[in-house]
Amino acid sequence: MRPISRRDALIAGGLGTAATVAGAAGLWWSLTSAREPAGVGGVVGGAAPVQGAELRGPAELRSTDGRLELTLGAAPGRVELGGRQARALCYNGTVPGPTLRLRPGDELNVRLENGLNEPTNLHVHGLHVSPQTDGDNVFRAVLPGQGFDYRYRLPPDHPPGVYWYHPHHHGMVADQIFAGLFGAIIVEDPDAIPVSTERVLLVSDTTLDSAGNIAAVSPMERMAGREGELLLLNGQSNPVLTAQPGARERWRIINTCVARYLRLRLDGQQLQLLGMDSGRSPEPETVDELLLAPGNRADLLVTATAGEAVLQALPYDRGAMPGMMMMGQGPFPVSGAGALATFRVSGASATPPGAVTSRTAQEDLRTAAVAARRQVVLSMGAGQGMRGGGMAGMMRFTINGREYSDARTDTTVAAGTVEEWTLVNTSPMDHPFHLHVWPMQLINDNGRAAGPVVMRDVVNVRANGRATVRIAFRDFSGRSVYHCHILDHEDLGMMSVIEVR
Ligand SMILES: [Cu+2]
Repeated sequence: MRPISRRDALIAGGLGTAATVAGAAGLWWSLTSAREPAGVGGVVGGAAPVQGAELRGPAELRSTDGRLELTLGAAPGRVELGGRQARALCYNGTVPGPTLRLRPGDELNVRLENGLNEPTNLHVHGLHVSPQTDGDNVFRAVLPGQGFDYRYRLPPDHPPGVYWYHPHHHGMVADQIFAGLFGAIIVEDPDAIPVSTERVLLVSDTTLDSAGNIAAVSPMERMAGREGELLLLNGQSNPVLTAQPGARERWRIINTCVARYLRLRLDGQQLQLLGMDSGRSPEPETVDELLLAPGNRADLLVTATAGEAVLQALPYDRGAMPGMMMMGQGPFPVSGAGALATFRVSGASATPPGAVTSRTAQEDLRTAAVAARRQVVLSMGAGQGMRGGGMAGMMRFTINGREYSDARTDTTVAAGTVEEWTLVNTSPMDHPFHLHVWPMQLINDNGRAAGPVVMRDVVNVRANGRATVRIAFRDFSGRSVYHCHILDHEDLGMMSVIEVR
């Protein structure tokens, strides 16, 4: 058993308090120990990590002649996280795993070898590929000591953009990602965008105990959605990125955090958004702030202005637990703030980059014929155990009133049709809704109609709010899933099975 840290002691204290009052007035608790005011430099409580090192990037593997083949070994390993020696879970010995660079039409063959002591599998998040058999099939478990050959074929018109891979074995997803199992997938543009530097920036958070092991999380943290004490960029705390004034850089930002929302700013610099998830706008859009829910990605152009700027994550209020009176400080849960990186711009001016050409507009499903309309209700409610005052029963996390079962098909869709789904959140906490395989066009976000075409594979549904999306099920049939991308919620049951046939 690992030594009890101050943080664990505080959580235990909170549990004690909860147990005391649970019988009389429902469950009260305090999670202030896990919600300490954000420190600077990517640490939210705990010991200060090493900062100021140059940014490192994951290894890159690039397809050639329309194909990329690789072996991905998932196994425990010793790595540096935030400057500390950590015992994490790694793909091919690193955190993050290698970046896979593909082109539309490519074939991606991944031999996954499970060196963990528990089951795992592989999900290619956001890729528009078949969910069947040896494709993006999350129902398949790869047992310890075993391997599996995944084969993915990207359609020739696959949207370019930023995607990622991670385990998706139900019940263990949050723990395995929190421990380090994630990596980037880039689908290249048909026409290159002129930039001086391209950076792949994987944001993650985790918590290490005093021995450098990934810390265990409490039932309360799972229900709220865990946020780690270390806020990391490519496994580093507040690394330095250097550039010349006038340089145009392309930043591919991925929110791999289990539950943390990233409200990003880089004040003093010029930011243009090329797209989010698989969505592309015809012209780059000037932005000063970006919200990435867990699972979301941003494809960003940064034009460097002399000086030093901090890429910061600002606090984001993602709601509260239902039926709970929070004691202690502040609203809960709030995605904690922190510095992700320092952007240092100095020296001679860079050669002005070439123009960014317009991209073709994506299809607008608002004019499509809708074959079916559905409502998808995301709820949290008291579970059995809660009524007895115990913690073990936990809260129930449901979609349309049901917890996940892989034996049941919740939604059957006719192949070749377009559907409209209204995502309804009856809980006082935000839930980022993720549909595998088929991207969603955001039509209405909490009463606000979308302007241009907005394509997402993770749509944030605000606390007690709703969002409407349209989905083209024109290609790829088979069974897959949709779920909350607060992966603790997914592991607790907020996931359903869809079959397109
Ligand atoms: Cu959720």
